[in-house]
Amino acid sequence: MTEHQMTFRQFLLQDQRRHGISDDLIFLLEDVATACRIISNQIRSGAFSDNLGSTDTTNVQGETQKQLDVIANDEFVRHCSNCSRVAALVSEEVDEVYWLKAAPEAGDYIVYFDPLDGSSNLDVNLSVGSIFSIVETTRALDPGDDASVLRRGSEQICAGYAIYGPSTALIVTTGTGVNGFTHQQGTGEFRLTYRDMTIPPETREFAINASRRLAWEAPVQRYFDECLAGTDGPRGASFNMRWTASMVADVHRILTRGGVFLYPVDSGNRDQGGKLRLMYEANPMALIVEQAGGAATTGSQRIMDVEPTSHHQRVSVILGSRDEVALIESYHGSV
Ligand code: AHM
Ligand code: MG
Repeated sequence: MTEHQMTFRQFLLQDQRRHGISDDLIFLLEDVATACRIISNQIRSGAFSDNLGSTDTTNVQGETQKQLDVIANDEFVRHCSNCSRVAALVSEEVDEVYWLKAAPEAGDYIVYFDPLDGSSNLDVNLSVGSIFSIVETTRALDPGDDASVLRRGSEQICAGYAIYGPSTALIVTTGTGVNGFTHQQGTGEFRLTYRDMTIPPETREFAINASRRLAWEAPVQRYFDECLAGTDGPRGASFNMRWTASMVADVHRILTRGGVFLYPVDSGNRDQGGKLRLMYEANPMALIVEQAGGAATTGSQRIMDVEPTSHHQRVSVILGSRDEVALIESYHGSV
């Protein structure tokens, strides 16, 4: 077997030899991969198993849940609960924190996840994904004290996402670079197909939902206008725009060929602090993007330095190619 065909388990064992990741983290990541494999299968068979529709329920964000949102959440909970070191789970789909241990100790894990991100894309058969983040506790926790899961993104020891697109792929960082694994039909293995993913520092491609243009703050408006001004404008270049309404798909494109992604705070979402969730969307993507050589900011602060005040907190997100993110950040400082 050549190295590019390495299975996820072989890669994790190599990561353990090189960087000392723990047995328990390996077991947990294998369980996350299993959950993602099952979710992928459920999505692909959705039209036949009648699970593509909405439920009668809304989640804590007030959004109508898809049946697959609920199925995906159940798979994450079931598989992440296997690991004896997991103390608590925080899911986009569930209001309260799941406490799994009666006496969480230092060295236990908290797992944050968005089990099915971009689920409005299911109706139109476009890419969706799952996002996860793992923090290792540094002290004993009081189960039931939900404030004790409020950890900054810089405390993450691992983050990743699965993308359910033309193929299913799992992208993971344990803090020493970013690697991606494609699910191989037939063997059922995730195999290493994207080694040492890096984001070029410069780009001529950006992703934003331009229908919100009238609500944007001045720095974002300025950036957008300058990109659209083309070769005669201040950037002196033509820019391309993409928006898939699935953060996982947009971030995956940026990891593959560069670009910037913006879901900024604007006048329509300012009361909530933004649209995307800090702990299970922005923080894990920020760790992945930084580990790939990119940058992730709110516009005025590094995302992973944001001090969380609630486990479903929302935040402004600008991430991707380092130089482009720095430029947008400089506009926030000067406008
Ligand atoms: P979700 O977690 O409810 O699916 O929402 C998050 C998604 C992101 O994947 C995507 O970037 C964004 O919402 C799209 O929002 P919009 O529909 O405003 O373009
Ligand atoms: Mg989401």
